Amino acid sequence: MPKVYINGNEFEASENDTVLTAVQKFGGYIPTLCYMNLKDVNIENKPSSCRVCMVEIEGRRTLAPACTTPVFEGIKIKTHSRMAVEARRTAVQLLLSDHPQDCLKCPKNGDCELQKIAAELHVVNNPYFGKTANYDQDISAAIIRDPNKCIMCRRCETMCNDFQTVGVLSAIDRGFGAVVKPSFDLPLEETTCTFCGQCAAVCPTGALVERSYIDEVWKELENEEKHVVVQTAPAVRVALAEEFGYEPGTISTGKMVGVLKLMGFDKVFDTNFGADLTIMEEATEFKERLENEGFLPMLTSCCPGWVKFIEHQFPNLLEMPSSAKSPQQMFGAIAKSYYAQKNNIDPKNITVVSIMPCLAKKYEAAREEINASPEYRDVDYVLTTRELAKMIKEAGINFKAVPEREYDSPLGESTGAAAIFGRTGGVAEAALRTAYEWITGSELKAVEFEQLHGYESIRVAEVELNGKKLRVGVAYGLGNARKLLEDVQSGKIELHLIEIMACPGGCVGGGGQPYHHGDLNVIKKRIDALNVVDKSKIIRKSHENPSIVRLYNEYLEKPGSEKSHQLLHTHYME
Ligand code: HC0
Ligand code: SF4
Repeated sequence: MPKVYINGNEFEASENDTVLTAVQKFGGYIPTLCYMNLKDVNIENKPSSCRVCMVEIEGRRTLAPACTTPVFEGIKIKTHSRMAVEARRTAVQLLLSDHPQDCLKCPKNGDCELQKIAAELHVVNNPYFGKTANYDQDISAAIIRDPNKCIMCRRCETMCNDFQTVGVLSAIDRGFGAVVKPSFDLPLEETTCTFCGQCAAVCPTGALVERSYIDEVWKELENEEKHVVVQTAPAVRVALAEEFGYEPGTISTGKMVGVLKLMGFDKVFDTNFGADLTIMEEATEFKERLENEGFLPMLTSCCPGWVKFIEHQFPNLLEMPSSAKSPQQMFGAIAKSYYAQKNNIDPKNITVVSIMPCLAKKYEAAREEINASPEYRDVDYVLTTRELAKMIKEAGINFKAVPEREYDSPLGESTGAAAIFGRTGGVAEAALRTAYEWITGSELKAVEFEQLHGYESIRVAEVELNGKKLRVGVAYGLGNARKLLEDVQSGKIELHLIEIMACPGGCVGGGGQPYHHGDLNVIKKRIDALNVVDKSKIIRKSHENPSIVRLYNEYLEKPGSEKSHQLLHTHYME
């Protein structure tokens, strides 16, 4: 164990420490921009390119980057010598020398790490200010890419290439003109991008951000001809409060509903209702495939990033995913049919807004073939958790003071099974809670499938149904999904059901959630919170949701019916 001296104070570090990790361990702070270490998912980015972590090490002639300099016995580190701080300031000034000076108009204003570090280092002038880059923006349904704001930290590239194995982003051109872009400068929509948003989740600046629909939604809310309903995804309720200073994992369901009502939505409903509905359709399909020698394994199909990934990367496996639409889309289709009819509202006058932890949900809602009607979309606008927080702040609503309210009926009723959709393993577990009872004909007393809990990124569990052993695979991160599917394809592993989510920990780690700044403990706390929501529910199996039972009795007849297929199922594109 090497002894290290940090600003004259002796500490014991570990062999693997760098100067940065040793200083952090002992309560110190060194700014970083390019550095990123997502330990739980084995992702590390340290190109050492930004140079804002420079420190002085006694006996060395030059400053050293803290992120890549290993500690050694007796190392004497000065974290804030004048020379180190001046070097950092210069590094930031150089990064800003060709950076657009439009911070007040930037979507990342207030969340930008470059802006934050410039303020910490008192960058009040810039002797290096020169010519600003002048690249075109790339605007898709989900993501806005502004290469002018790229600082070549390469974090997005690491997420896209190493974690997701999609490989859309990389540095192109050389020298001062080097910038991270898709190859051939293609717009993201013309690439194999899955719109998972993990690049945007880690981008320190405004180079990669969500496409915002805030203004459009405010306009709908002011339009008296429109009946505007909102649905909230499972993972939003355990993350939104972070934007208002609460601890990660704070459950704010009631407050969130109260806020949405104050914002002017006509009805506040729940995507969790859609999740219970998805289980009805997915479990039916699973049972049929199992009993009639259908195509196995069956893949869950509610993560749109994952759906786009399999369409591009495994076009020969498109029989695997369930044809059931995602809860977001099922909710929209039901809002504009059953709900519209029941309340005598013309579906063309209903606007469905979703609050999602995800950027790919914006893309999913814009997919043409997913809609139940050719005349209107299932879901009109998708906002992220972060966008909702911005709207709440813009409206001047005091989140802390808002009283808790209940979801509206009937599309606001949901079970514990729906709550866990937002965490890795949850969709598979929810499906099994229902499939178990339907297949065995007996009551599932111990509702939780512990084998499907956990934080690891690839898991395989065995579950017994009627004496038959079912093998269930769970993966998050598209790189892990790729590994699992390759093992299935090669016959190395045999599975009956697979759940894939594109983001770390499932939707709780979605690209539209409050920024976790590389701390995956934040995501674990959100996972634990969803398990608490599940446990707090009296009804924890989707098929026991009384509003869902009523929906089938009054409108859809039964799961898998013709009407269900017309409204709730989709197909995939090669
Ligand atoms: Fe998810 Fe979903 S669980 S994908 O992660 O299935 O975004 O939270 O809303 O649709 O329910 C996201 C979260 C959802 C959907 C649900 C599923
Ligand atoms: Fe890659 Fe996902 Fe970003 Fe697309 S959205 S560029 S797939 S990280």
